[in-house]
Amino acid sequence: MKTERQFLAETDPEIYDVCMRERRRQEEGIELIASENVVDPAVLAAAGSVLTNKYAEGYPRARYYGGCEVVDAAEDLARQRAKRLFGCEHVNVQPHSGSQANMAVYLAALKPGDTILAMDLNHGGHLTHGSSVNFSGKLFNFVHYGVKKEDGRIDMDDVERKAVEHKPTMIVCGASAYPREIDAEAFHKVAQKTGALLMFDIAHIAGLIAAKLHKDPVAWCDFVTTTTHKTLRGPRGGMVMCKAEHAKALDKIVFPGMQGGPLMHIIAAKAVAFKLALEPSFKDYQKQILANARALADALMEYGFDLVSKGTDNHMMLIDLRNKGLTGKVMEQALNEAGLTVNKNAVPFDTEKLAVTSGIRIGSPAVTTRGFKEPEMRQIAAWIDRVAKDIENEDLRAAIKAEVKELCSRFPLYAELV
Ligand code: DSN
Repeated sequence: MKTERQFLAETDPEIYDVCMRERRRQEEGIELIASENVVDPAVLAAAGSVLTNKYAEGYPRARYYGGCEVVDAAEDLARQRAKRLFGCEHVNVQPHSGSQANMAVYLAALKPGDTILAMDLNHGGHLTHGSSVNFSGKLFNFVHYGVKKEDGRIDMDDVERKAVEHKPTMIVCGASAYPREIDAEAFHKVAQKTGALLMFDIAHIAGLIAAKLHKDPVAWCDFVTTTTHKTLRGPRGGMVMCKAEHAKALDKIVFPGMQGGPLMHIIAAKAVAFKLALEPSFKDYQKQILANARALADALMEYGFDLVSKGTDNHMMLIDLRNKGLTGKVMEQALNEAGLTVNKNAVPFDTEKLAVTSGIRIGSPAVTTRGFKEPEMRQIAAWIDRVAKDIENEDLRAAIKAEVKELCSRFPLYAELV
């Protein structure tokens, strides 16, 4: 008898090597990308299971293939658990990603050419919130709101003004790079006033919402979309929740409208992640994500870093590096060499190109999963400060990388996994 891993090592040593090197990279480095996390081994097992073999176009008990009675149980469990977790009226767990989840909502509720009001990508929105290079911007008429220059917070007056002026069919809230809590009720009021549908893309903050640490937006929204792999700590994938009145249109657009066979192994892994998120310990974990983000933000500000909105309410922060004379591109590369993984990110009113940017985005979910607490977050801030102060110093980066590796060895990932 052999494990799946042994089969991989024998059949394809090159890909086996990639898997092992990536596992080592994750083990030995500090993962600060706000949208990443480290899944539970049980999630990994479901995602790597024989459910990948099954075609199951359709929905439980209404499939276009025989032999779906077993995988139906996985989708039923994923749906039931998602509904308990978020208290939504209806859920579709089949979207392959967050982009597909957003696409499903737009195509279910709107006609091409309709107007959508959403957050500007340059102010923290997402590609699928109407970027001109994305399907969303090509198919729909997007109008964008942003944040205020003085405090980096969403400008609700701007939202209302643009909603009144442009009469969008849909308003989208939610962001990929916004460190403050988003007030779904305030968006709901504007949507009600102007007769728009409301969609909240909670991809980044789904775990915080599931743990009730951010205000519950589900009641205020027609649609709520999310990925399952960020703060929620599930497999890479997407999901859409909606009011019952939109259920039929949503399901019809996900399949057969957009996707073919659902990824049943990933749906099973989503079900596992939702089970874990329903446990009381998940709330403690999410509280620590918040505490760690706050500790890191406070320490960075003490080192003179300029944080957009001067702090964070969630799992992430955006550093505007202009006062340090650095770009996001340079800092991302330097931190990577020091064993700290972040992503360059535009800051509001950025004048650099998106391939360069003036900022970096930092998040706490993955390090919280491996057990880091406030002292480790302060240590990370100190390393970031040392790298920024001496940006040309390659020896310093190598020395920090060794320190990072030593710290990580005390917080192993997948320690119990062969
Ligand atoms: N690309 C994701 C992020 O990093 O925020 C959003 O889809």
